[in-house]
Amino acid sequence: MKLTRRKLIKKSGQIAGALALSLKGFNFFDWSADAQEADIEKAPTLCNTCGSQCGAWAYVKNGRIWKVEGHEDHAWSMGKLCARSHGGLRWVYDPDRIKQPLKRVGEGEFEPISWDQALNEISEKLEHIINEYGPQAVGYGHYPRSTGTFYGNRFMYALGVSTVCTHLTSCSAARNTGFLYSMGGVPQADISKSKYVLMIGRNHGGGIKTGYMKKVSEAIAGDTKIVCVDPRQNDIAKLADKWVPIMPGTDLAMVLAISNEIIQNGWYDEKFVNEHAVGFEEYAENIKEYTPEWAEDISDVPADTIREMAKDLGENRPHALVHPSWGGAFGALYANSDETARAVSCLNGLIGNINQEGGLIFYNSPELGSLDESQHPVPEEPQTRRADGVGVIDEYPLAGNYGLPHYLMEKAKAGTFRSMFIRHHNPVRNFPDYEHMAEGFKSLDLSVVFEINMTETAMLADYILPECSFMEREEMINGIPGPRPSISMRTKVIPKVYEQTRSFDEIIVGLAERLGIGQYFNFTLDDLNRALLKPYDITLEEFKEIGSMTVEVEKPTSLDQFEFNTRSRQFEFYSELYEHVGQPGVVGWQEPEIGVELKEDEFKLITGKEGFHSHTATANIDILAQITKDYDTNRLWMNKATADKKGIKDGDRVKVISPLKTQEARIKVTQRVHPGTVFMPSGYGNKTPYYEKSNEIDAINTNDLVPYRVAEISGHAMRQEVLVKIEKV
Ligand SMILES: Nc1nc2c(c(=O)[nH]1)N[C@H]1C(S)=C(S)[C@@H](COP(=O)(O)OP(=O)(O)OC[C@H]3O[C@@H](n4cnc5c(=O)[nH]c(N)nc54)[C@H](O)[C@@H]3O)O[C@H]1N2
Ligand SMILES: Nc1nc2c(c(=O)[nH]1)N[C@H]1C(S)=C(S)[C@@H](COP(=O)(O)OP(=O)(O)OC[C@H]3O[C@@H](n4cnc5c(=O)[nH]c(N)nc54)[C@H](O)[C@@H]3O)O[C@H]1N2
Ligand code: SF4
Ligand SMILES: [Mo]
Repeated sequence: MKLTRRKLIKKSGQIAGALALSLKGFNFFDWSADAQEADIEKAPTLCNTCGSQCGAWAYVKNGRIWKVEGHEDHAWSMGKLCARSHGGLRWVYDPDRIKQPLKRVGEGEFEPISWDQALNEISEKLEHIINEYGPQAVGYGHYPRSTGTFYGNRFMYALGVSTVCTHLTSCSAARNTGFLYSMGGVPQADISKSKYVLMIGRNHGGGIKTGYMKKVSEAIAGDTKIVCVDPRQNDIAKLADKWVPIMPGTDLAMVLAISNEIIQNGWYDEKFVNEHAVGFEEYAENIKEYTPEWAEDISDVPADTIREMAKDLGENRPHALVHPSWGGAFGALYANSDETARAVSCLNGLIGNINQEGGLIFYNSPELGSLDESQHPVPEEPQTRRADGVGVIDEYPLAGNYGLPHYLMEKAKAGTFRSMFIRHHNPVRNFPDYEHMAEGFKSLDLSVVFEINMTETAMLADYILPECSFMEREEMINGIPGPRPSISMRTKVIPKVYEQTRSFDEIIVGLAERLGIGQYFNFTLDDLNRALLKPYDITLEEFKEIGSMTVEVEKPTSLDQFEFNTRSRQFEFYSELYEHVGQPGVVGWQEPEIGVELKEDEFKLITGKEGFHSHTATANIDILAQITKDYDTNRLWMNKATADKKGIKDGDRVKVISPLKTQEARIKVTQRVHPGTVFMPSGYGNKTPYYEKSNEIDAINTNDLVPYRVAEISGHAMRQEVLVKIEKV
């Protein structure tokens, strides 16, 4: 392949010693000398080891990727990458990668087929299902990123399919919903300029986005007071001013009491409340019963600590914030997570920190162009009833268009939902209740998985379509808002390692043509990227040389001019819409489904990310699995006092007994976890025989122990609604 656009770096190498040892005809020193003399090509790309897709520079030596470094002009990486990024390179050369289309011929048995056969058979079966049962029997689920969303949704819409889903129902659906219906969206936290930051179940050192971590580091080094509320002392809590352990699932009580305390003491921002908000009176009236003592009883957070948090937030407003979080605490964990998120949003409203320095900022997005619609017809988003009940009045009217894949599996078992296309996503392993997800997925008449690895979901699919890896394809340009906004694209760094793999856009176009909807794809990826790039004074060819660039974007609108993206265009302490669909108009206390009290010998089971793994995606990467082994992280955390009482020692094997299942784990005895809580790092406990490296790691996955549930408001998956018993083996 010609890589003319890449800057060549010549390295004059030295041979390490003159001795040349010959090994079965292979001369290491000759090879080493050649390798050191070889040109190094540098190409811009995007990391793909997690959804952040940080800008990176890939270095290619002897035709092989040698290393990656952070791209300085990318909004997230800002010159830095995390450990996972280096691990992700192993995917490219993994001999166990899916190398050609596979068709299921028995339980866990597949036969390789040609692309023509795969695309023909899939198209015929899909056409039959749509003709027989209508497009509402079909759905799409994916990890929501540019190319997957653009090509996947366009394909589905062209077929009349409205049920397009993402993984967010297992991630941040509750957070997104609570913030959407109060402040109109999820802003970014201006952490480094803040005087006081309250982080509730947010671990920037485990759930990494490099740009955010950079801001947190600046805050830690600066004058910001950081308080972390987490049932365990997470990676940031170790560096923060204070760690506040809490009983899992009770954050709502603490947040309501802080808010009430702020109102009672007159520490809230009256101007904001009067000029930018609706429903303050109803809200204040509804939460006035929630005292710090009441919250202490429920949450184990001392009343005095709650008073201190209220005072710190009030005194430092508007340069203070309660972090909008992500997947922890109020992402998709408990029955009350939707309301916890709304309460956190309202607490930020109380201190009037929106679009204020050191507060929560709605950044404007970089401008991007679009294809000329007169030349390239756009399929309408179908108005058909969604199979997952999103937007349906007697199902999940307030759930977002991220969809409910776990609920779809219930419909699949009932025979009312028949076909699912999955890309870059492993829902069978990542949603609670493996049996529920697996049985649902197996019940489908047609399941198609676009993957690079043989995942739990792929193992159950009718067809697996192999994508080429992230270093072997191009993708759509995307724009990232933030303090240093950028636009970026994935460029192709090396030729395909496995000839029979294809990029997602290429596969979708192949299917579209067979299904008679080719007119919606009458452009190339280059055409599309040229159109997106139109607002900028740069050609696509030039852009492919740099991959990412910082762009000018209008500064965040000042609060005086700011219009909230809500029905009233104001901040909504009270939501008419909630009341309309039978939910409380203002936020109040709600218990998690498993309650707040623990019986003798019961534990709350929680989970969370480690900085060196991404969900299940990296589980089988050897050098990342080695970190797990070296540091023995795949253990269940138990509080020392609790362990002593139960006669359990560090490293002991225990049975973890949930209403669904009993599994065995090894214990890590620590003082860094709440006494009524056990914590298991996420991403382990794979069920696919193809993940050899991962299967060497003895661990559980909480999703095996948590029953299938759907939350009332946003429909999220309630990933931590479970109580377990622990017995020494
Ligand atoms: N290394 C790495 N980085 C990632 C990812 C990854 O897989 N690996 N994934 C990315 C994605 S998709 C996401 S969503 C983010 C997630 O980023 P985070 O949401 O920060 O990550 P989590 O570890 O899921 O949860 C954060 C914390 O919530 C705590 N927690 C659990 N239950 C409760 C509770 O009831 N109350 C409170 N207060 N805290 C609780 C956990 O102990 C954990 O420390 O990370 C992103 N970055
Ligand atoms: N127990 C437990 N469960 C959790 C969580 C937890 O902390 N603990 N976290 C939850 C959260 S926050 C989230 S966001 C979800 C995440 O759930 P998922 O979105 O399912 O995340 P991954 O496991 O990272 O799955 C991504 C898949 O994409 C594949 N892949 C990688 N690169 C490519 C590519 O280039 N093309 C294609 N086609 N495929 C590719 C990987 O092999 C992997 O199987 O999980 C949730 N579930
Ligand atoms: S946070 Fe790490 S793994 Fe995720 S895209 Fe950035 S460098 Fe890659
Ligand atoms: Mo997530």
